[in-house]
Amino acid sequence: MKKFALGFVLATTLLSSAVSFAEEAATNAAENQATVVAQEVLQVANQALVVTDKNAAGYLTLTNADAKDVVVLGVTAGDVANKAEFHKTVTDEKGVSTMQPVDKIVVPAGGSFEFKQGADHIMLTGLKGALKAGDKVKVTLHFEGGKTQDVEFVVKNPGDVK
Ligand SMILES: [Cu+2]
Repeated sequence: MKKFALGFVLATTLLSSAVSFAEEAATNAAENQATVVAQEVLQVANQALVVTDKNAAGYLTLTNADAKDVVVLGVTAGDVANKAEFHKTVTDEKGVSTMQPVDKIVVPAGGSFEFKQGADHIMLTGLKGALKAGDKVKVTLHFEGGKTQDVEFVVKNPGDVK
C-alpha cells in the first residue's frame, strides 16, 4: 500500500512538471518575442565589414536615443571569427599607425559613437571561412547589465566604405 502511494505521488509529480514545462516553454517563447524588440538598445547605421586575409574590420554608427549612457563591454562574432574586439587605430607623431584593443565603448545619452576607418573599429580575427563582398555577417554587441543586440554587417570592398 505504501509502495502504491509513493508511485501515485511520483506519477502526479511527473505529470504536473510536464504541464508546467509546457507552460514555461510557451511563456519563454512569448518573452523572447517581446525581448527582441526590447533588446534594440541602440540604433545602428552604415554597417560595413572590410576583409583583409584572415581578419576583418567592422565600421558602423551607434546611436543612443535613451537618456542614459550605454556602455558596450564587448563584441562577439562566433559564426565567422574566432575572436572579436574593439580596436582603435592610433597614429603617432612619426606617422606610424598601430591598433590598440579598447576595453569598452560608451555611447552617450542622446548621442552617437562612430566606428570608422583610421579610428575605432570592430576587429574580427581568425576568420573561419572566406568572406566576399555582399556577404552578411552577424555581430553581437554585449552591453553592461547583460543585454545583447545582434547587428548585421555587409561585407564591402575597402573603396566602398565611406
Ligand atoms: Cu584592428
